[in-house]
Amino acid sequence: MAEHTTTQTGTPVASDAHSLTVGADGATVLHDRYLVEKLAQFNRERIPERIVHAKGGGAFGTFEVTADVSAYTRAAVFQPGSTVETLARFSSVAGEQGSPDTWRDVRGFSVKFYTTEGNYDIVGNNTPVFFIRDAIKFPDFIHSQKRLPGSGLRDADMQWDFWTLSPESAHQVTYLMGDRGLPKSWREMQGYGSHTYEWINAAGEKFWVKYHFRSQQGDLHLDAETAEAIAGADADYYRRDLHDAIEAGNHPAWDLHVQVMPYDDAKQYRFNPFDLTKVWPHADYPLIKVGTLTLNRNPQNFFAEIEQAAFSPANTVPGIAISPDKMLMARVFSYPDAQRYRVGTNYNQIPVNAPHAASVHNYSQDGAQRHHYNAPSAPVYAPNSFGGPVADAERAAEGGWESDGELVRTAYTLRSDDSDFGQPGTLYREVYDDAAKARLLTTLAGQASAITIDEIRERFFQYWTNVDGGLGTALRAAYAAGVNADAPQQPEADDDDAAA
Ligand code: HDE
Repeated sequence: MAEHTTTQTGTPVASDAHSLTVGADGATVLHDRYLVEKLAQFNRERIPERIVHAKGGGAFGTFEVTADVSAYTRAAVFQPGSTVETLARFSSVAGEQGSPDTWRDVRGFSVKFYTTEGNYDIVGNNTPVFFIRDAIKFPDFIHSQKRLPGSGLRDADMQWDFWTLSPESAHQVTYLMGDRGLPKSWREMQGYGSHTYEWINAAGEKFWVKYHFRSQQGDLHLDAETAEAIAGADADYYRRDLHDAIEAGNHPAWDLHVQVMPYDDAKQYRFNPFDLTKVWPHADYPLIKVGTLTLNRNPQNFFAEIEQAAFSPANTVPGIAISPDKMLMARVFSYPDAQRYRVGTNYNQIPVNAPHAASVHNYSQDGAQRHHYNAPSAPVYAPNSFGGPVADAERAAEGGWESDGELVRTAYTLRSDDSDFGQPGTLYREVYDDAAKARLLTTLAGQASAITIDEIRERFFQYWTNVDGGLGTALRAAYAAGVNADAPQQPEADDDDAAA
């Protein structure tokens, strides 16, 4: 027997088909509380979408430690034998809600670990680096990738003006314009924490680490034509793929590895190891396996559990800390700020964001929609004489680093191997095979054609020449050929004319 329909306050309702009117044909009355409630509730079903990574999807699962990395971290989540519940969300960066999953873009790769020491979030991408290395440029970068203020249209001139004036972007853009920009599915792409993080072991020793989620499904991609066709046919292609795979019992998994750098290595490493535009060569710091992330449960309610999910680099746990990476430090502010705005003051009380294997004890109180609160006898301040919770630096096992110097606004101190085009060139020459190089050239030639301002296009050619001289030359030629091919063809001179 179906339940009776009720109002939001549980009162049975008379009809979902007829408003309350004066006579069958008369005026609708304002005091039809159910009509008013239904319409008002409907108007408030949307919350602000994420200003970046708005389009995405996710699923729940588990993370199981399969190795022993306790020499590097005391974090309970990464101890031998640990298995914790997780939530993962995958996303596109620039596209708004409803945009096609298969537009060329970097993909978000976020994992929330519901650990016994509180929730731990790794909020990364499917690429190991990022476009910029100072957070103060982030709003400008995103503005350049989104829409022109007048027409509301995306614009290649704007995109390439920013990128060619920000050479630090070259590594990430080489990934973006390559195969990583068109993953075959969220299941078939790699994940990275991207930043350098700090691990602290039980003895208080510190290490620097980078996270790598290696897909057991392979790192596969779509070709541009297929991606474009899918974008027109099914905007939710990736979301559907993940949902249907899990429904079918086909549970995607990723093996989590870390690169570990001894604390003191950072001081004299040949480039700044906290520079988010760079990777650490695996030859210097090889991958060490930690465990396996498996996604095996679809959300019961997409809005409640995925749209409202709040992933944040600020969510660290004992034995794991942030590093002096300017981008990471700024993200620690930005994500909770965005989530307070998007979801509400008490967003961490929503089940998907609340700890599932730890309990909350602190002196925060009130705020909109608070529904968890302390016992009436609990003190609301610290210090107190009434047995309220007590902070414990030892249990918190927070990391840190030495730092001094006057306050300045400047780039990172240059080191011997700091260059904006070295690693992108290595990626192009040594990682992209001939087919991948050819696909990149075709993509870039298309990008060149979309640029309408000559000065920007010339900087574009120089940018790619800085990545690799041969690529720059081939790109100029491909563009010229395309321009010539598009030029209106001169009518063939008739033989008669020639004879005249
Ligand atoms: Fe984000 N980013 N970001 N980002 N980001 C957000 O937080 C921000 C950066 C990433 O599935 C926002 O809750 C700043 C790097 C993912 O819910 C926002 C900077 C990396 C997601 C925000 C960066 C990311 C976000 C928007 C420059 C990869 C989606 C909504 C320092 C390492 C997470 C929100 C999810 C979301 C700020 C750069 C990845 C606006 C200020 C670098 C995967 O707060």
